[in-house]
Amino acid sequence: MAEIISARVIVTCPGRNFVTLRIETRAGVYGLGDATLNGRELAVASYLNDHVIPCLIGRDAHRIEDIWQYLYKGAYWRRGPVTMSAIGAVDMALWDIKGKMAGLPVYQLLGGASREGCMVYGHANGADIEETIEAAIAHVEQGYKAVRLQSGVPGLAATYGVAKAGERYEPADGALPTESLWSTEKYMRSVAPLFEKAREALGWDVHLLHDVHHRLTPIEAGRLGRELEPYRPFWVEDPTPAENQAAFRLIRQHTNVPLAVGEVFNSIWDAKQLIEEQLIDYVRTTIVHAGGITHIRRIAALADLYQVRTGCHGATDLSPVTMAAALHFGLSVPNFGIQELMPHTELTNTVFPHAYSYRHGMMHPGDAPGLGIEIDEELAAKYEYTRAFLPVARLEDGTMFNW
Ligand code: GCO
Ligand code: MG
Repeated sequence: MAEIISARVIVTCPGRNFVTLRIETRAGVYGLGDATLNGRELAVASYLNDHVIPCLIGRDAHRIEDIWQYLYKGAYWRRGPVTMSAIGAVDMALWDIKGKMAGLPVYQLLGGASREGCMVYGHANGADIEETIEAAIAHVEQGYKAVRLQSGVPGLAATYGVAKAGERYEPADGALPTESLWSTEKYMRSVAPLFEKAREALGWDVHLLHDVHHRLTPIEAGRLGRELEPYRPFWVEDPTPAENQAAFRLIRQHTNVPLAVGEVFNSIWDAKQLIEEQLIDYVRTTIVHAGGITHIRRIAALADLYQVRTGCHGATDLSPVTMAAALHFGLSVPNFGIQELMPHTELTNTVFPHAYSYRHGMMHPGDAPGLGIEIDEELAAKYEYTRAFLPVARLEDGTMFNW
């Protein structure tokens, strides 16, 4: 029995907000879990503090599955990003504890390494095609085998995935949501030329990816996919909102471009039809937002039956704790596809020292027992929570749209 004697939530803002759960056992072994839900951080902190931590005290940290079921079924109100992020944080922390107690890195507990490392993709973005291609070339020079291309759209002041001049890309940038205008027509004219120029400049040995960020209808997505087919993208991400999973049938009727969906999903039920009907090729659900390692393994196991591979979300709003967990999972899972990498700032990395590393376009979780992740609490305490929202988008006539 590894009795849980205390647990607490640490909220810190070293440049952006992160919520971390620390669970401690009587033996003095503790584990860390990420509970960050971008733009809604304090909702998860409260869910943990007010509704989860009191139920954890006295339980056996080794009973990961039972605690998962207890928090999922026991809440009565199942699923949802807040609940599932809170469960995810507990689950990660318990795997961390189990690994430390066993003296093994978590990937060994998950069956051991299935590969030498996890291929990652980096983000190349720029105000126009030239700048984006320059950024892509810089990534290839750093060894990246896969690069996501997002470029400014002529005629639109701002668009998803493109950093403001001279800054890192960080979408949660306002104490109230900032608003930008969207035009599908202008966007649609800009993507194929970006890929055409990128293939000319980068050749065919690098994987190229693109994120539509939920902004097309299924038939528009079918058209975009068809236009991109000649440039062989690795994937096109979130071509249309996925609440209606059957909508992806229409996209499949029109294009064979590989599709990646699921960063906003929080359970296997969000992806079930997409996977079973083979309407997607990569499932992007993350450890933190979908109930931790325990639940993402279930999603991956279902996906494996249908030749759907993993492509976990890895934006900077997922803390280094999630990155560590994602790499242990990615190294071991049979149907790994790719892992997103948006490197954290130096400051974030100092607050969260870690065993994972990047080399030649691949990442490895390291061999420290547990997840191989720490939090410098003294440093974390210096950076107070700062309210920050994700932006919203409207069509040019003022209609609310999908950001
Ligand atoms: C991605 C995502 C992110 C999200 C962000 C929201 O593919 O990395 O789309 O950029 O917008 O994580 O919090
Ligand atoms: Mg995305």
